Amino acid sequence: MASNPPKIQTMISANERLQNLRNTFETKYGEPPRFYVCAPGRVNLIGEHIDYCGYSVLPMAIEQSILAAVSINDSGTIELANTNPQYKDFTLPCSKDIAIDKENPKWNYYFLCGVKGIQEKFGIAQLAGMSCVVDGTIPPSSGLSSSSALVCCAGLATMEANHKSLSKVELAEICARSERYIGTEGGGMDQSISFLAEKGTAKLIEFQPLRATDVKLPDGAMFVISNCCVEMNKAASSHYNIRVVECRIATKMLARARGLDWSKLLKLVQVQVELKASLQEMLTLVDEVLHPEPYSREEICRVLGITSEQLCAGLLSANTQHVTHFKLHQRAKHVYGEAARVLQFKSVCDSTPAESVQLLGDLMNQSHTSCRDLYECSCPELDQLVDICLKSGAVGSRLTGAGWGGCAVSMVPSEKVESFLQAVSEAYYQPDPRRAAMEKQSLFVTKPGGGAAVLLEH
Ligand code: ADP
Ligand code: NG1
Repeated sequence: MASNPPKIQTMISANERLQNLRNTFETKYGEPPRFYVCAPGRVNLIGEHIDYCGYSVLPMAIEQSILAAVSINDSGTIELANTNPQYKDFTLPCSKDIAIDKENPKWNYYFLCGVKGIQEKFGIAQLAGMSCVVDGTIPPSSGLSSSSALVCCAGLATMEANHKSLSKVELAEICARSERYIGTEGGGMDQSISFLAEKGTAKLIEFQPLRATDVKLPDGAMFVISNCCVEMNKAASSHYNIRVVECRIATKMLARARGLDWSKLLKLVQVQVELKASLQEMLTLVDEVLHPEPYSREEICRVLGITSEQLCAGLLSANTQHVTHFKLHQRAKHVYGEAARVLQFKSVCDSTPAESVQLLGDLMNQSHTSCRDLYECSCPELDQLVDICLKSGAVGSRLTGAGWGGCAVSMVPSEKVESFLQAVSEAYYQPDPRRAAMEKQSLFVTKPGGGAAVLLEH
């Protein structure tokens, strides 16, 4: 587990994507790249919006990735270019402090999050100059972690260019922390699976300490990703951080109600640990302590005995200062229920009862219902797509990733995959010209892929 990301000798000319990237790099910088780095996106099978509450999640890496070609330059600058013209070139002198503009989360700032993470880890005063061309195949803002793959790629490239060495776990932790510079208070699932993934297996990712355990998915079913074609950029909106804040406040309210030192507790898992309670007991506690009506700021301040200024400074984040009402009961119910479903999913995969596929499908369906109704992180298009997937032969279907748009993941019996793809295409993509144009990269079967790696020309 303490191993470093692999360095793989690769025949660049045998891989069309790498060869194209090499050509673009040479045209741009007049020399071949020194090395390449690659970090995969992921699909989360179950365990949504619970990583930042401290609970385990169950993702797998997908084939789609961010790939970067890199050389070390003498000009003392970080030069960024992208194969997609939508993402503009960017240059930063290495002598300048790396400032991340949260108000304007452009692609280069995600890259710089990864660079900054490595710079801080080693206290590097002057980073090595790097010239990079980035190429991505993960649909952006669709819940498959394109942003984290970019941050992980940048972190790995910076480590390599500055002749440093870190384990996959260290890299995952650094990149999870540094991606927060963009403003989203993420929990670490995406960076962890991007580094710790292994081909052929999903992973149970646990936090504190971070570790990844293989989860063998049942034979007889396949996972299909479908994108509802609604994009949701997390850093440019406050939906995500509002949920993080609601969970943080729910933590304090539950802890306070049970006489714990609430001021020290930040995550829902900490209340469970302090009370030595089961997840089932936590669900009961939520019903006893929290009311379903939204909480006003005044009520929260009154219960916790804090001022409005303390609420703003201590509990709310920069982009949630405007929020007036908080749904604490619903959010905490989702988190404890979803945390239990992850453990059940893992246990079904481990014990492989005859009805495994049906049991896992049921858990995925419960997860979607909870995300939609309690966590309110779905959207009408995603709900429609999940319904279509279930009617088209999936045994389970749910939104994956942050939600409010993006992808669903469906579990489909292997023998039904062809008819499933056809039916979803006809019902969701073909009737709408915009969706039909996006179908090829939006509807596909996926298998557990490998983690981030450095590629060297053979
Ligand atoms: P996701 O759910 O995919 O992580 P986010 O909204 O958090 O979505 O992040 C998407 C952002 O990541 C994009 O707006 C862009 O800035 C960056 N990004 C994604 N893919 C690429 C790419 N191929 N090249 C450059 N930047 C990318
Ligand atoms: P997406 O938006 O799918 O990359 C986000 C968070 C995860 C996790 C999921 C919801 C980041 C970088 N990622 O993922 O940590 O909380 O939402 O389960 O913030």
